[in-house]
Amino acid sequence: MLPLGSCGVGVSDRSDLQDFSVCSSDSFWAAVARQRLSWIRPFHTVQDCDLSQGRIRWFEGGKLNVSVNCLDRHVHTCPERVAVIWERDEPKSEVKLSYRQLLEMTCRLGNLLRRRGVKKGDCVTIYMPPCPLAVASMLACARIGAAHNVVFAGFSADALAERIRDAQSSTVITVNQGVRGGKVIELKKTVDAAIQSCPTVQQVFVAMRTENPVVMTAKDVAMEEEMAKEDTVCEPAGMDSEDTLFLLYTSGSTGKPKGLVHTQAGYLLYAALTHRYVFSYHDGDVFSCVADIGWITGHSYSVYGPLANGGTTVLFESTPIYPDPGRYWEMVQRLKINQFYGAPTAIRLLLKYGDKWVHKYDRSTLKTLGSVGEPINTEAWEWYHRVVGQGRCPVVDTWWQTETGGICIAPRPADPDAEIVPGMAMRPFFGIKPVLMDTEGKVVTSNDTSGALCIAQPWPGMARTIHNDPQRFTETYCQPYPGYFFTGDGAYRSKEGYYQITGRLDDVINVSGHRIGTAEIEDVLNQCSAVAESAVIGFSHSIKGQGIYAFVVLKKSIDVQEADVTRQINDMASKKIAKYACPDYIQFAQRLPKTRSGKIMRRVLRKVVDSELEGLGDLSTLDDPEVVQEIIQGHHDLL
Ligand code: 6R9
Repeated sequence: MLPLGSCGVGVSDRSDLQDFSVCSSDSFWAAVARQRLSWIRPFHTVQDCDLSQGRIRWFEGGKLNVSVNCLDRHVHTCPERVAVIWERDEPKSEVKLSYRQLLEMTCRLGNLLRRRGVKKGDCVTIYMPPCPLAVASMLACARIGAAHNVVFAGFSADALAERIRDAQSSTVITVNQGVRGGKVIELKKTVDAAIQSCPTVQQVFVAMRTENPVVMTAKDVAMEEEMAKEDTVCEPAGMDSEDTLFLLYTSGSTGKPKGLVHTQAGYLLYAALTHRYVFSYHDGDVFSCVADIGWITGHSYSVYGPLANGGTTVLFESTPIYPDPGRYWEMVQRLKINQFYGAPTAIRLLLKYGDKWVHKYDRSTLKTLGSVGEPINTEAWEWYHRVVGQGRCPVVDTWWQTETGGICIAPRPADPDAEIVPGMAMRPFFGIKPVLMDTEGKVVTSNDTSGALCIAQPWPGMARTIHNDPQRFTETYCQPYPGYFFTGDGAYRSKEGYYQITGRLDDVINVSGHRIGTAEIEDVLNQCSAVAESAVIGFSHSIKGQGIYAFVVLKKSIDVQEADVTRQINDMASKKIAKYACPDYIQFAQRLPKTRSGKIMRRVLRKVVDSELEGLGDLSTLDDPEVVQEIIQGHHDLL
């Protein structure tokens, strides 16, 4: 039971508490914020929000330090408790750090950053794989009041540069090389290439993940060597609740990624509360979220949620199939993992390798299994539940987004009436009020219906704005349904009132749990010299969830081989974005179906690729209906 302390309202069970958290949201959040966070100065206003204006402010007047909440307070009570288990790429070589050690590491780094001129309000870009120094880097920023901008270490130099420029970072933190699936990845070299086009960057801290030396330039700082010279005590900055904690870039429906802004108190509180209640996390449990720290899932459930709760968190550096498809479960056995949180794409992949890789290892420590990032199909859900969890561990399908900061819809297995329907995200979390909208923009009140998923009232974990582009924030999230937060997803609400997420309503596709805008890929394709125009759509893919299907029209004036263009497109997509942005299929076409006003009719392309030729719909606005036959023929020829 959630002790509500000073709010003084008698709630007898979870459904009362759910109602209370939504109907008396201010009292609910004030009580949990007082109880769960350590404040330097108490807040005077619980919230000052107006979703229709895009104004979101929580716990104003309050001051706190996030790193103190994640480290110091646990060092006072249990300094030797393991904070982080670093599951390195090399199997059976895990490294454990206690809360005391992680605090020392964070303080040394905080002092180093300060000494090298990083100030409150600056934004430090972190380009590192999951490792203790990456966590310490995030927390060191929080300690001295700088914001961090973690960029997934699979992103290319161009993608990294774009994010560094937008964040205006003068400091970048990286490692000499990464190691993943037994392969060495030249991360420092990627940073070198990226900062060529980033005039703001003055210094690059380089930690040594491998023993191989890298070329160090005048801007580079040998991180561990310099940290060793620093003190292990670092005065924490007192931060306002609404100061920025971090930026995190994610894809939207235009070509330019958006830097979502999360702030201190509300984000931390929401990450901590969801971590504890969705996964039934108890003191002493070993929690493992295998997402990369470059994504919001890694931020909230590898770092901030578990550490705010004084938990033990596993940082996973490897892949699900290295050195073999038993990796996750061997790790579960060796580290005695209690909660395992992963992505459907990995589950679908492992399912194909068969049960024997799971059965080989003892999974009796497991209590809760989580899924995140994309819809989990029933087959994968059942396998996860029956084979991995031996039918005894609840599977929590958790729906949320970079924008929401933490889990918004998920089963809560500890509830007394905790029914869980396979493949459904089920119920809103405390304080969350989901609504479905119909095509006219009205709230759908009945059950057994679908609609656009919105959230009707603000919650502390939600993103505050888009860095450098507040207008885009309001336009994207607040204006489509005035007064509501629009998620961009569609959802179905069952007869019983349970939610199931059906997928994106905008031009964003989800490849192996990675969000990517079709416009981002088209931008890249259109930069290839032979390409006149292109249209990219997502299609259903048995492992990746969605795959990328590109229609490409070549310039008539240029004489090229399609195979050469294909190679060029793949090179460009990995160079400009990341490997996962390479199309699965490229269909060369003479022209694309367009309306008379020149808009590409993506709906038609989607139907052709999904083989739904009966449902092509109204083609009367097409400029030349014959194009459709050409596209259908081309699609047949390709498969
Ligand atoms: C946490 C995260 C967000 C988008 C979101 C939705 C999809 C996430 C899901 C899910 C169905 C789930 N998504 N969880 N769809 N069921 N349990 O993934 O954040 O990278 O920002 O992606 O992912 O489409 O809108 P992010």
